[in-house]
Amino acid sequence: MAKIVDNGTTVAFYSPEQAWVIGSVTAYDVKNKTYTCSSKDPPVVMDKLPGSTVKLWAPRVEYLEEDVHDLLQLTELHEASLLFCLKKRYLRNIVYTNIGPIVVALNPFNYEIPWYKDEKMHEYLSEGVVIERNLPHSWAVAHNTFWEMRENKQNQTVLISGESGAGKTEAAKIVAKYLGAVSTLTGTDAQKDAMQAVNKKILASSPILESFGNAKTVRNDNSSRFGKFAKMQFDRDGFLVGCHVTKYLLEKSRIITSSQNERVYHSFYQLAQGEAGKKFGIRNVKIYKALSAGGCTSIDGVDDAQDFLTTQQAMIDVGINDEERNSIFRIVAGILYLQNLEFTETEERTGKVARIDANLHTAVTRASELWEVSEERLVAELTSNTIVTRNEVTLKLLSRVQAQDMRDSVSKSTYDWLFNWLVEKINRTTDVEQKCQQWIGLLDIFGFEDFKINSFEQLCINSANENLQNHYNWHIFTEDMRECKEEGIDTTAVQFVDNKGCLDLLMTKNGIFSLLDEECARSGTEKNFLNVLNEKFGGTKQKSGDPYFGQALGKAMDNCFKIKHYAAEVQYVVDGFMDKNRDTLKENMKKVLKDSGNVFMASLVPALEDPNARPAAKLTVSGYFIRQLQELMGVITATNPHWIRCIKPHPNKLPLNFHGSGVMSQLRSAGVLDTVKVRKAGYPIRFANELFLRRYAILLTATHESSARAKIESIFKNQSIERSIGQLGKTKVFLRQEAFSKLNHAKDEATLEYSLMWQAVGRASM
Ligand code: AD9
Ligand code: MG
Repeated sequence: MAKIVDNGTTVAFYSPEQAWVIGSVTAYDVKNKTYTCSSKDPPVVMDKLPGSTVKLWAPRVEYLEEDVHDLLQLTELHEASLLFCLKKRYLRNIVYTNIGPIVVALNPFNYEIPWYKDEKMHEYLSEGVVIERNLPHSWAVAHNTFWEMRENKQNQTVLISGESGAGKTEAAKIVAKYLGAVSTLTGTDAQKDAMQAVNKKILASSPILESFGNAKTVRNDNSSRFGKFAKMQFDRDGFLVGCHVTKYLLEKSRIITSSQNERVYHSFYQLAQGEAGKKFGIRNVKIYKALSAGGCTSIDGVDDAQDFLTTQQAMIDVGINDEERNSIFRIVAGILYLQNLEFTETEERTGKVARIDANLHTAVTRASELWEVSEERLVAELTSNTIVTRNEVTLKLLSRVQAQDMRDSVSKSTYDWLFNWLVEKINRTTDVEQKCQQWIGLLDIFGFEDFKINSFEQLCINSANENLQNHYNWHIFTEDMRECKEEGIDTTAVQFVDNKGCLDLLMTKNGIFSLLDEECARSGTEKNFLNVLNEKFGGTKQKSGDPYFGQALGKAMDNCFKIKHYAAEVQYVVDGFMDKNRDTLKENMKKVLKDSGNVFMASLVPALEDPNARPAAKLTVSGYFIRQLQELMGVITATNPHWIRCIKPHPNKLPLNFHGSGVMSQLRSAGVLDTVKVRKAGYPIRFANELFLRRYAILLTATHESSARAKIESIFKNQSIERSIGQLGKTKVFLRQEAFSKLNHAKDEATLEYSLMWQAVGRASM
């Protein structure tokens, strides 16, 4: 701010805790050109503020606190007005706000807000202008998505993003529920019954996948530890016929242990507290190492025994029979027992050798009984490796650490196979690809993470989020500008934070993941991997403008590297990267499990390798994940996207708590301000000319215009769509929200008039 602001003037000023606060100037330091500002509520005094962090509101101070349903309607566009608007709404329990068709959703941490309760959903259900008559909501996104699929005959996706605990999974469930309801609005009773049956199965998949794939973390009591893309399938008439789920990368370390104040997967506690636990002799959860690794075995407000019943019922609903359920619980219980197993170490001629701790031998006995595998063979494979060379077979005894790794590896692989089986089973019950004509994909992946210690899993999770952010940027900014230019539409160029550099750093041929694969292939070390990274990306490349890779902070941390992601700078610890990326279970151990007397267990184990065949190049975990991600992005790019940007208002996980700077940093990293700017400067709603005419044909008066352009121009003229709110490009119509609303209202009125007229005609002719 160049000009001196008088003392007492109301301003918005920046404070690290609140981000922006409304207060007044109390002093100005002429020499240093800095301000002192203060506010009463909250009580904040900030000294030495440079002009850029003091925002004078001209001409009217009221612009500071506008409350609008659509951020595009803010008179004064600034970080502060955006934040104040969202805060004001949030503190009145209005948690959804639009940016044109995009919804920003602040997590309410409250299911009792009357206007968001399920009973209100019907107000969003009918076709037409329901959206403008109602508060913004994820239901409205679902509404648009469904009707765009129906009208444009194009597959759609709803991309739900936000950091851990922001409300993505809940938003996905809200959208899925809406889609189930909207598709049963019409149809015969038999069709409705069929759809409700399908819908019940689709909804039942959530408690199952959440039980086995979600866990309590410090950020979220029900954190998804896998990514999910659910394709809701519809037939030609828009009836819901099925669903197909794709799963991405289950966090495996959480099967065996968790950090402080966190838990392993819910399924373990549900089993231990539920009736199946008793059946398998599991009583006191505290004595199971995996369950108590994080020092917390329960979650406030969660009844694991009750949830066990819910999970079990959901399994029945998707057709998992008694025998299968029994086997599933046996496998989970077996892991609990096996993880209690410990080893002692003796010094032998050949070196240190692991022995099963005699006091804990029952752990392996119980695990083998539950899994119906040979105890003797299981113990042998846990403590030794058989090495076959051309001339001889030798037995190598494992050290204690190696035996522990082997134990963890068996547990992780078994649980992961089980999770895959559950996903496949759900798909077998709900996926009807042959009947599906159109689909709506709901993407709910793990949110961006930055823990105290970040490992391989966080690198994968954050890379997935980088990909999504890049797609968002491409669509909202790059593609948008390109289309406007091509169509001859004037818009103002908007700067945005491009994350392509970071994506290249991670995913390209010579990027971090591929260097990790190379290191794994040459059986290198994590230290070497880190050296390669530092050599390649550190040092001279660390200039401003290219701040994506950084070496560890301080000498003591020579096992770390940093990456500046779109959302935040994250430091990763390389320990364990190689094993996690290779993630192989030795063939002999697989064979022990494959020979299980339990058919279900045996069927989970992937086919064994043929010892005579040449070993095929195995995909590493990150290699497979990147391939899946690339496929996903390809699928998404071919659809019409919709966005729900979830924001976590406060780390407390409580209603009506608002942490200004936390929200601000999420808004910044999600590019919300830039999105508002670009949408405000441009024409966010677009239709191909033919589609526009099909949609608004009812607004055509009996004209003789023959060309599509002439017809559209005549609709524009009749509905008073001025150039400032609507433009006709070469092949597309470009509309601002105001024009879109106008046209929709006119269309609804015309449709109503038309149907009344026909009813009158019907009555007259009776
Ligand atoms: V993570 O990346 O999987 O760790 P999410 O999925 O973004 O995360 P989630 O949907 O699980 O977060 O929401 C976290 C918690 O916030 C839920 O368990 C609810 O307690 C709370 N929540 C989220 N959305 C809503 C809502 N629409 N209404 C009420 C909500 N509470
Ligand atoms: Mg989630």
